[in-house]
Amino acid sequence: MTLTLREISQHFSFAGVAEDIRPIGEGLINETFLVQTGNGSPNYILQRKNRHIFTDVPAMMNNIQKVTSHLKKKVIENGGDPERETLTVVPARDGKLYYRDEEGEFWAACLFIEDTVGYDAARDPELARQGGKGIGRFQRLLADMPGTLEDTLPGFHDMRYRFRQWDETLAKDPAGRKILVQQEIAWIEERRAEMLAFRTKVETGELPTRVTHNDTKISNILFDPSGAILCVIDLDTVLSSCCLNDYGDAIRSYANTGMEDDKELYRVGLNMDIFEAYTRGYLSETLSFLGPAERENLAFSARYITFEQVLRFLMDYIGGDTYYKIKYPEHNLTRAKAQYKLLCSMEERYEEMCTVVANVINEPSIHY
Ligand code: GN1
Ligand code: MG
Repeated sequence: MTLTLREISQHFSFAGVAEDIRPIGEGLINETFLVQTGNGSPNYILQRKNRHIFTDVPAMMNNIQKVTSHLKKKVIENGGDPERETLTVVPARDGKLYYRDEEGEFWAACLFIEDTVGYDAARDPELARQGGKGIGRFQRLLADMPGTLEDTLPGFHDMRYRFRQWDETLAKDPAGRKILVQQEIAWIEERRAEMLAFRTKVETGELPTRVTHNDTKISNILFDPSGAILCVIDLDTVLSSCCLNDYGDAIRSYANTGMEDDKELYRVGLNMDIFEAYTRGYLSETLSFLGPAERENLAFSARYITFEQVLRFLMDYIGGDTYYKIKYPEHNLTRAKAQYKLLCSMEERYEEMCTVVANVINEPSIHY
């Protein structure tokens, strides 16, 4: 018997009674709901985690708990509000950080943070600068987190792993679509060597690993109504990885003049003002710990992560749309094409990007 959302919510230590439960958010992986209670009790976010993608939800929730506990300590030390400036996991009634229903689905919950503003595009440089500060601060506050995180998504931003998946998918061609995307496949193959060369720098330790977010699109940050950064959300992908993945993924999201899945390719491209503003915000929080190799590879990381997204969307299209939620049959192909347009725009403007990064690093006011 399938439990209703109301019944699922009763398994969590919520204060108050769930009066209304409705879908919220645009995530491509999990199912997310807002649980509203009455009588002044807090509201909650309830999520069904995608267990095919997150194959070890208990380990994932342990990672999230470790990260949020450390952040809370730091926020309190800085005189902030630990229930607004970081997520608060709400455990199940049995004390576990998740509830597993009779069908084997995993559910988790956190406090809903009231009075916040979210965006799915950054048209305004000040917003981008705030977002950069948000992820930069997130990384800085976690730089001294004790213990380690479990690798709950092996190979997540590892291009060698992604190419293994890619080669297997192409060899199987399970949906018979390879023939339809010969030109798009060439986009990937032409860049294989340069992308693996970047990955090698992580494998050799030239680029270190740190506690990172790994999904830094703009919709994963909550702002307060005044426009200041409040809280980094969607912590499912917190991992130990190269911190440039967070920077690069944010540029892919913030500095795109179009949408991630824009059908109108003329709209898609790199917005240099947003790029610069995000870079300034990010570096204002991170220059105290970023090493020389990290500084030198910032601009390239935006190409790396955008390329990875072209590969992942195209691979999911070729593989028969098994990973990302889609809204129409060619959605993954549309996404791959839009991300490819963004990648080309970054490649054309790469020297300019490198100059912007170098200039920001040399601004005296950035070194606080
Ligand atoms: C997925 O579900 P969502 O929107 O938080 C994906 C990210 C992609 C993103 C593209 C675990 O994130 O890696 O960058 O879609 N998350 C996972 O929008 O694969
Ligand atoms: Mg996510």
